[in-house]
Amino acid sequence: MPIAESELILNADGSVYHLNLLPEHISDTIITVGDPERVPRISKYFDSIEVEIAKREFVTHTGYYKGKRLTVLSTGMGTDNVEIVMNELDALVNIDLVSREINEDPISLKIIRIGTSGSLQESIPVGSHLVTEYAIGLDTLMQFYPFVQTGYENTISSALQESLQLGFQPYCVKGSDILREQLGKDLLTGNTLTCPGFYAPQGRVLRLELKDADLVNNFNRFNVDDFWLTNFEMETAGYYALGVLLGHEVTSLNAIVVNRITQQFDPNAEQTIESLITKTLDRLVAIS
Ligand code: R1P
Ligand code: URA
Repeated sequence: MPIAESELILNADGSVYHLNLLPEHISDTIITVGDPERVPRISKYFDSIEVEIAKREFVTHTGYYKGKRLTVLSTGMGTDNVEIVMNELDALVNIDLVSREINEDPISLKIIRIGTSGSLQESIPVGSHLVTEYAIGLDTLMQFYPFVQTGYENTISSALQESLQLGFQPYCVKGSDILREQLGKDLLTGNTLTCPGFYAPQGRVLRLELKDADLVNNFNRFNVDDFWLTNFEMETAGYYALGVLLGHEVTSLNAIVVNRITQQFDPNAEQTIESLITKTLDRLVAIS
């Protein structure tokens, strides 16, 4: 059965609705970033750029870096945007956009998030780079997908639900082991909390009080055996969960630009991001 026009919306040129892309516009290896301005910061290292397309916060550059074809794409902030990006990237490779039929042999993309993040542990300093092993989503995205948590992941997310006294179970999901090993070699390895906001959901107080005044300390102290939360941001759990559901390899690389325990902001944040970008590009060239 073809997928109806109302469900898979295409633009007049046949491109997917929000990303504005056709299948030939993307590589099978995709770097994603939140900030649209980070896209040219990455593609400036390319030998050549063959595709530059922008719509809303979704800016895409595809080109070659040391002979390897790469796409870099911005998502904006939050797992709601990640949901659009993951579904439309998947449609580009796994749905025939003309017949609207699902392809028989699914293609698996490699998706690498390069993002900024806040540390939740004194031992994870500003200026460091961290690869996410497990991500935990405090957002409600997985309430709408057939995402089932069992075993270790279920234990962690149930314990966090109880510890924070949440009215719903967060979702805990592991990223790609292979990408973490290939790209995260000498990086810190950690467990990333994905929050549905930057201020109260990350314990920041401006004019509004928090419901839980001790939220950051509760994140900092939460543990199950040797599982600790190391950092937080706003996208990784959405990527990891949809990566598992759709069959794509995903990893998240974090530039730690703030430490919420020592209350420091990285004076060299731009350099911390830049060095994560160059390190990642060189490592991507080395993998098949
Ligand atoms: C908040 O400032 C934004 O920065 C982090 C958060 O996840 C959120 O999107 O990621 P990016 O640096 O990729 O935008
Ligand atoms: N991004 C976030 O979401 N939180 C931080 O503290 C830093 C970057």
